[in-house]
Amino acid sequence: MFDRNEVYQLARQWVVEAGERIRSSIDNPREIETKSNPNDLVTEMDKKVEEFFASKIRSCFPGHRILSEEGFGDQVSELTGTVWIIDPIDGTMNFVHQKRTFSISLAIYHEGIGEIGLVYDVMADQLYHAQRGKGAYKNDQKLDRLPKEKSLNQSILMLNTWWCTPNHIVDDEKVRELVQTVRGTRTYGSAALEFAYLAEGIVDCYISFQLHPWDMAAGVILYHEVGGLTLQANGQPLTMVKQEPLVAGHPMIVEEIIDRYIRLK
Ligand code: 2AM
Ligand code: CA
Repeated sequence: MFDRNEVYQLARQWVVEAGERIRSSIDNPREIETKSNPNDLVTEMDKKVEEFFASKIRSCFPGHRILSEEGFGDQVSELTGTVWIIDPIDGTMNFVHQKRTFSISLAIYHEGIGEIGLVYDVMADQLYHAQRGKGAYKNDQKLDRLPKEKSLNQSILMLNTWWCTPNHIVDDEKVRELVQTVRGTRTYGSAALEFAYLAEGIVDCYISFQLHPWDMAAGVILYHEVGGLTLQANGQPLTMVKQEPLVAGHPMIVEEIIDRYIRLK
């Protein structure tokens, strides 16, 4: 049986505890390694925090599976049963260089449905949290549903395209047109926080072409709770089990972005 409230309470407690540990050691010297490329960073803290979550989950919920970034999880290729999708530090480059604007992202999916989403802005001590059907919150404040209408030329767009350009998965000229159409652009460096900002309504749309499930899973739940739409860049729903190009935003503008500016085959 899946007792959502029990799982939520424990998950929330663990996220806050992990965040406190990161915050209190933020100025300690870091051991930094690189992964897929010289700019893809991982520290001992990413690993320690993921190990902390994995050991808590395995002792309290031995039947649950874990899909996570740093190797303490399971091989997960479909979302049957209960799956915890975890990024111990989302925005590791910010963690290392800026010591702010990174997050813990933790989502719980049950039989393929996103039930719980937690995105913790560790240094700001702001917890974005949602349970499906109960709205999204920033600490104790319930976030408003998105406004009824939104046009692209009144929107702030978040985008992370720097790693896709060499692969030519999008038409650079089209992205340029999109950037010229919107009111402004932003890049924050933590996909999970970028979803939290969408849910908060302070930005309106987001494109990012190589996100992993652990970067998106919690944020998508938050964003759906306020009426946001998330799709793959080919217009299909996200599967949340593999790396996927993402377009998220107000429902009035997502399809326009996909159709006019970036539809991928
Ligand atoms: P990370 O910090 O957990 O690696 C930065 O814009 C966002 O993209 C972060 O959520 C970051 O997650 C992710 N990211 C960083 N490097 C990446 C890469 N090489 N491929 C895909 N996503 C990446
Ligand atoms: Ca990470």
